[in-house]
Amino acid sequence: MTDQPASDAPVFEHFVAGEWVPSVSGRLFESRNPADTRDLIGYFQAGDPADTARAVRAAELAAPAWRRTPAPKRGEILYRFAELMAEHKERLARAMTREMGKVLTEARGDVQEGIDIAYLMAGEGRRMFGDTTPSELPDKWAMSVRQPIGVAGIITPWNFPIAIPCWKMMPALVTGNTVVFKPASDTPHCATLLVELMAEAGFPPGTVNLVTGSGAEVGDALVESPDVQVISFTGHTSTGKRIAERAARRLKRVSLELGGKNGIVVLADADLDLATDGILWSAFGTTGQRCTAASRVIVVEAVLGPLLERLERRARALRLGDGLEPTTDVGPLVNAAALTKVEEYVEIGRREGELVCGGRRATDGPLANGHFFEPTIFSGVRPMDRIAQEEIFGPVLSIIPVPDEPAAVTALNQTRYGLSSSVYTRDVNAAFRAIRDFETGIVYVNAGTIGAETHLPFGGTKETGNGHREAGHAALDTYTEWKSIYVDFSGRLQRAQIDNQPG
Ligand code: UN1
Repeated sequence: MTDQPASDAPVFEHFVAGEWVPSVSGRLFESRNPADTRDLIGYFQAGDPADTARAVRAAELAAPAWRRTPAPKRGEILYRFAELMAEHKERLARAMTREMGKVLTEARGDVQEGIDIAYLMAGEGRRMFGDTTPSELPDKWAMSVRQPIGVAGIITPWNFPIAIPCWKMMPALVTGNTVVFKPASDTPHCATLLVELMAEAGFPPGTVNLVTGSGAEVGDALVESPDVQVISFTGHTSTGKRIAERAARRLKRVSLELGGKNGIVVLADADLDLATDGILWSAFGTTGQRCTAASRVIVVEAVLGPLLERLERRARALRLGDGLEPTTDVGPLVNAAALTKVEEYVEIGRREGELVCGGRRATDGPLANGHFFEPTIFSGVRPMDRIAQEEIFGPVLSIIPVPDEPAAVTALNQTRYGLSSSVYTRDVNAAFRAIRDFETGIVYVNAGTIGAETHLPFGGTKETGNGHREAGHAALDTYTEWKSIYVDFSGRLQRAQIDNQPG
């Protein structure tokens, strides 16, 4: 934290009521490239409750006009924003790789996910269906419509720094809410670039406000603000629980996307080469830093040997490096704290299972100045071991052998999380049993645990969330309340439940 930039790296500001503004306190924080921490991206405003209050006020003032703007017109602005993101896709993707490390192809995918949800939600401007339904009384009309809630506080993680803010802001905005956006402190630059494009797309001043800063200063102020009616948060389960507790005191709606400990089940008849591709992509893509990442492989003993041999050979061949280099398969972890956490879990893993490959920081040559960790596999892990239960959020995979399919289902479900799961099998009956029995919000058959598409509901069971879903039309439920409307055109008093009933 600093008051004065120590270098000539650019200084970025909050976005409030359509203006770029410094924070009230004048304090700044840095964002650096995790592949090479000597690369300073810029200085960002360290927002606090005073900045948050200003942004909430701006969002409140903009709300009446925005909610009265016809939804198809709101949708047109989302559409323009999608077009602008598509135009700037490469620039956004490169900025993302530089700021949080994921390899460029995946960064492009992240931006694409933002574009996809913006188009989808632009269309909602002309759908946003309510119900019309018959009244039980004659000459009476009954219908229900979605209403915006008010001001939405959007608190987002660094691992999908474009996609997740779009998942949250697009449905909030198209349904007529205004937004205060608090991005992760590791990715303020991506957030700034996104909001610049939103302003250019024509969202009116105050409908979208950006406040950078810490969760303790800005996030908490949003959660506590009586003028923010809905909070959407993606991050740690412990933080999500704290948010839910505090918001509950104000009867504030909260949508939570929290941890995962996603498993892939490999049955005896699986195509092992296909399973190997899916496991490696799900475990080590985004350096294991996805909520949907596979951190457990539950494999029936009959195919343990051949699967393990394939996984080890392929994992050892993965190339670590700067995500901007086309030869890189796996980028750095996001920051030093993430690296330390992964190291601690690897120590625990050494006691619980057998290290197959990886297990070390990577510091050779060009990796010396980044947060790199080798793709790591443990075998012989038991379902209740800590490395099989706790979310590590890094490139660490546990192989859990089981005797048969029923034991695999039990192990898969033996977790407090329930986001994503997968089964590899050629047996259609086994596939459908998995679809039925896996206790997760997302199930894949013959594909890994990552790669959800934006027009289907996204979210999980158990401690992965609190029952809400993002994406798809399910996302509208987070940001709207139902209004039921009765129009009586009989010209007389008609009493429901009474006049049209016997006795
Ligand atoms: C996340 O990690 O929080 O399904 C989101 C996927 C991506 C989204 C992940 N489409 O892996």
